Amino acid sequence: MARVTLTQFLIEQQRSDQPIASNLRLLIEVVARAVKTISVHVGKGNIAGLLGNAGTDNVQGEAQKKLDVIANELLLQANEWGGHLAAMASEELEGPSLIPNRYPKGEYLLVFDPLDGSSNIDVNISVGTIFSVLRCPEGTRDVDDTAFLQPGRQQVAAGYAVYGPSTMLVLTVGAGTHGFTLDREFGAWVLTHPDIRIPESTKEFAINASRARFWEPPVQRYIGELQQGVEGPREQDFNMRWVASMVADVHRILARGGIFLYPLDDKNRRNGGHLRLMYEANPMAFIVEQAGGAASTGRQAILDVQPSGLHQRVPVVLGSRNEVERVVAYHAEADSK
Ligand code: AFP
Repeated sequence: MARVTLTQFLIEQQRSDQPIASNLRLLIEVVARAVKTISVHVGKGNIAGLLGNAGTDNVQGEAQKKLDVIANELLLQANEWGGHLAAMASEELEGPSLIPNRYPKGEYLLVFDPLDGSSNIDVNISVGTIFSVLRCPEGTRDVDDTAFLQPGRQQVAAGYAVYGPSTMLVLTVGAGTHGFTLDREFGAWVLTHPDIRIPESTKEFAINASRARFWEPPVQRYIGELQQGVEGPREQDFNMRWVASMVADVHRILARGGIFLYPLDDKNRRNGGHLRLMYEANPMAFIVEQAGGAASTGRQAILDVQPSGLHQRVPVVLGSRNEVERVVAYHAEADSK
């Protein structure tokens, strides 16, 4: 059977009834190419001496891994010269990275988390790259943070790469969610998971249960009911998984259903949550919604949150629609008391 590559897939999108612009196609291909290089570096691990800390902290005050720094540089360098971007924002950088004056500027903004779940690198567990594409607001002359502060609903594309047993790229341009597997010998992205659909119901949940004592009552209630299994109100057993790499946890949910929660709790309330709205929550929410799932803060659709800062954090509940809706209903009930 003929294989559909990422390039073919994107050209077909250009010819579809919801056509994508040629510069958006270029942008996605450039990101996909950078991701291939990141995959090679991640795969080499300690052979190339790439495990461990870089000896620097990022803007979040977190110790950067060597691979965080390399992945960030690869994405910045790959995207600065093509003429498709107005600017970039990275989870690793304090402010936007502007396109050098020697290169032409384009109409898109690229936002990325170069290596998500990087605390897992040293133990050889899956990590990933997450990206989101926005349009630069018309009439913007000098791009600053405010150009990026658009609700996730305005994303024109989002995707992630998961560096697991195989490297996969999962992508949406607003017409479904599609998965490509990297054929390492040929260096090609092959469409292996067209039109991914998340089952509406599930028997699997993902949460960092060590924080249970800090959760709000609606989350305590929801998880408590799942843990009671057949003897509880849900009258069925649920299983739990937690990789602590959002990309890997979300990828599992896209593959076989489930719900992922990183809720607001007494420990992260001061920061507004744990996960970053622009780099993690928005792109994943877009991908999940396009796959028929739902994504909420518990109180609002993630894609409707008006960002107030590049590094803003939010609570995240996403995955199988019926389960997310139940969590939202529990929050509404608790808040109405
Ligand atoms: P790192 O990139 O610092 O490893 O953080 C990963 C992450 O942002 C997300 O990918 C995980 O879902 C979450 O944090 C894990 O958080 P816990 O350490 O609380 O389990």
